[in-house]
Amino acid sequence: MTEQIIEQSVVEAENAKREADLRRDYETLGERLDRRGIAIDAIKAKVADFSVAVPSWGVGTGGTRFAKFPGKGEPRDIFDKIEDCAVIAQLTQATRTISLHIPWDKADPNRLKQAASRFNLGFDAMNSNTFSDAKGQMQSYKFGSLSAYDKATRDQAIEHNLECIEIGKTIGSKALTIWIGDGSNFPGQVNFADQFANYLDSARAIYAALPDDWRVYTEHKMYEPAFYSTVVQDWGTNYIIAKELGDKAFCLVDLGHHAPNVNIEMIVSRLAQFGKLGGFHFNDSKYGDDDLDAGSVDPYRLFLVFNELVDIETRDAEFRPAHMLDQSHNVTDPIESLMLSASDVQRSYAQALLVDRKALKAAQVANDALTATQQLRHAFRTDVEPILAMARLEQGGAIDPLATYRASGYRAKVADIRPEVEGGSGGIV
Ligand SMILES: [Mn+2]
Repeated sequence: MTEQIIEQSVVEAENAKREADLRRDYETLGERLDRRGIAIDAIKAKVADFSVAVPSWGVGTGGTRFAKFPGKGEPRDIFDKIEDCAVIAQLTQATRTISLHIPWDKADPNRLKQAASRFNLGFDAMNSNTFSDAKGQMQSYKFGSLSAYDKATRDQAIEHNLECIEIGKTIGSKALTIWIGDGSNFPGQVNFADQFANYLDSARAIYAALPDDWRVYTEHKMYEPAFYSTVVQDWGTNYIIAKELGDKAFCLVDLGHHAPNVNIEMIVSRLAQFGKLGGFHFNDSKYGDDDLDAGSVDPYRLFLVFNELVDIETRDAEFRPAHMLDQSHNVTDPIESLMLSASDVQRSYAQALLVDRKALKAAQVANDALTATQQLRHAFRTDVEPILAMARLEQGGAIDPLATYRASGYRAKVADIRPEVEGGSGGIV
């Protein structure tokens, strides 16, 4: 029996206020989609099946390198974080897994497993951390980790990743995500080839320890914390890594890790076409790696990414990319942001499913640019909220997750038992 953190009576009372309207809206949308030859129930079933992982670090208030302003009732440890994730999963029914970050979430793996299974939650990819120094570690990552000139430092970084795999094996994870901050801040500071050779050697040692049914995802990022050069800076380098390592290695695309205006949907298509697209970190941005809520700035771009994903899905039924949110919540309640972001990712998926792919293809081969682009815009402009809400309702979630969460008073309740966290220092960027 799955434990529910938000009382079912609260969810039911909130749903009761909205259910009649939802049923009318769903029926009306169903009729409209029917005219386009689309069965609304089939779209709803796919949406209900869709899940995006919540990162454990996302439920705490984030920050910038200038400051962090924690909210009330911040999670004290990974077990509080699992409870916050359970709230998101209960109300949205769209987030069935948690992605852990080691060493931040280090705890007895059996306890971790038990804590998550209370809420029927699983664990997504394990995330290693060699971009900051953990207390008491022998070597510092100030001048790099997997690519450092110093062998003892590289060995320590490899060892840490192996530990992440071991923890992951116990809790039922099937993947390791590696992102490093290695690079340089000055022209001439490092030799690019040396650094990349060191990285590949280290990555091969980690890859060799991967269980057969695991995957390793490597994540590229253009810059920051290194500001002149970064070792794994773009999808090209990332593709080389995945090719060099082998069949269990895939590229992970974080939407915020590219230069402004880069055509990310095209990167998605390229990596998938050559079998190396592993998954996503969803967020949104305006200027750089802003880690804003998914779909909050440029929902059309998120839709275009999903348009590619659905296109791949139609050609390859086995295609199962890993979906995770990766955002920093600096001015909102993280649970609220994550619920809305999960819905927005789901929304883009639903809209992409509405694209008439036959008509799109016909327009493309006829060189009818306007008809082709209209196919996309038509799908994007369709308000699919009734589909998302109905999928939530039928699975025991909330028609309106935000209103239901606020009505539950969850944050005030946990604030009573979780002591206030001091602000001031930099947050997770
Ligand atoms: Mn990321």
